[in-house]
Amino acid sequence: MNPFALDHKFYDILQQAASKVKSWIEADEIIRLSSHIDADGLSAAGIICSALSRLKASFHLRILRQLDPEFIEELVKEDRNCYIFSDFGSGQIKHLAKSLPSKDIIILDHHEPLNISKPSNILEINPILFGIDGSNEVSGSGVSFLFAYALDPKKNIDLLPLALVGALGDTQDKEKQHSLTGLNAKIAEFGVQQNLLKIEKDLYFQYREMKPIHHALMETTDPFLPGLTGNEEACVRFLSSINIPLQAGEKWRTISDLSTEEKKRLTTQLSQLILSHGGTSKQASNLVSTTYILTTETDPYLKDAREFAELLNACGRTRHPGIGVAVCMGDRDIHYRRAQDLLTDYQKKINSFLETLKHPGSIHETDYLQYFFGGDELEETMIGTIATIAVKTKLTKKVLIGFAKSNNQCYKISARAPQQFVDKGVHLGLALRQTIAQLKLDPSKFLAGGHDAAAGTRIPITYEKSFIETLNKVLHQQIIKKD
Ligand SMILES: [Mn+2]
Repeated sequence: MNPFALDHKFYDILQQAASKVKSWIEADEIIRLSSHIDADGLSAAGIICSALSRLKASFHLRILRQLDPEFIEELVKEDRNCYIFSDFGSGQIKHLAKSLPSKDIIILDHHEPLNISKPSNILEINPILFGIDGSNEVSGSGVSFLFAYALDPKKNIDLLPLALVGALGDTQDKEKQHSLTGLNAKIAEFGVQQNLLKIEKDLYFQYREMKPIHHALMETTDPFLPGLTGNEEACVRFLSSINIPLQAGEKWRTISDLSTEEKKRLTTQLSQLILSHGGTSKQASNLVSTTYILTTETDPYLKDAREFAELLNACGRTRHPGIGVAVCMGDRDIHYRRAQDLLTDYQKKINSFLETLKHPGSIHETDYLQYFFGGDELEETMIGTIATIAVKTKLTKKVLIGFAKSNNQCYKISARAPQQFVDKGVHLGLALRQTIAQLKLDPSKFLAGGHDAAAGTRIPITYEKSFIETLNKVLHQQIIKKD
């Protein structure tokens, strides 16, 4: 039974984890599960909790923003025997080995593993150890699904769609026309065979099922639609100019209500729009996307795996991860309605904050960067999303830095660079690390990291001015070096 064509070592270790957990349950152990707070981590938690419940296991779940030393110390105090970590753990394996030396631990992760000899009490299940690309080919929820499938293939096959919800939440759909690849694609194919999924090519829009067409257009930032993104009136005019009615009787039509012919017309017009504004043919072809439809899902808002992931993201970012896990475990009642409210609130908050950024004086400026403050009302978990949208919608023209108060002592910082700055030599991950070093801040406390176009860190609140000055200099150096 290896429908995902796993390498035998990978297959064996999953079986090993499954027997281990069964022996825990037989011994009446209380299993301590910890998972990450993003859509992938919540899907992973939902999968594992469902699988454990079906085996009548006793378990306890905590969802965390990061698996930090403080939390690991809490675990030490609780003094349980059996632990599962999903969507994190590989990077913290040293700390886990040191703090929980005699405990039974299973890690289900897809982040870069540490290159150390593994302690014997830890079973680390990470696809990267078996030659699979963990950032593009499988996610934390994918690994967790494979584990659940090893526990009971018959009963747990219905959890397969959540593996893809998590992968899409982690934006692993980077292949042509936004499709999944590698192990993710194998999981999806098997899902189709089992009548759990349908894979369709369709117009790439968020909120395909959820919002009126003109709203879906207006809120589309990827691809950026010149003249339409962020402009409701223009979207209404554009749609009527190409004869696409907004309403059917009283009801607003959504993207998924459009006929094939209407979709074709919309795609052609939009790709012309993108090309005529200097967009590339790849950007235009990315208007079409591969949609993963959950065929067994009865609720229309959850049928599209991407929208499911968006709902989970909102639960995590509004700090109600438990609601998201309940939805993954099948709740379509109280928790589900609450999750929808959280999504609405989350989107409203983001849109209204983006509006305030348009007011003069709300974005400050130096030679190479612009920056803004989240104020008291913006959760630190939203600052990255805001910065991403602000850059994509061309609200800013330089490197953009968002400050959110993490607590009374700390700022969380999200940095985003427009493509032309990356082309000029800017690498934000390196720039932030260098800035933290030049400010002589302890890099283990004020960890900086990320990619060329997106990165983040924390700084003490009193360092605000010196941080901006130093980062501006570092960016200047990166740019002249390239010249
Ligand atoms: Mn993940």
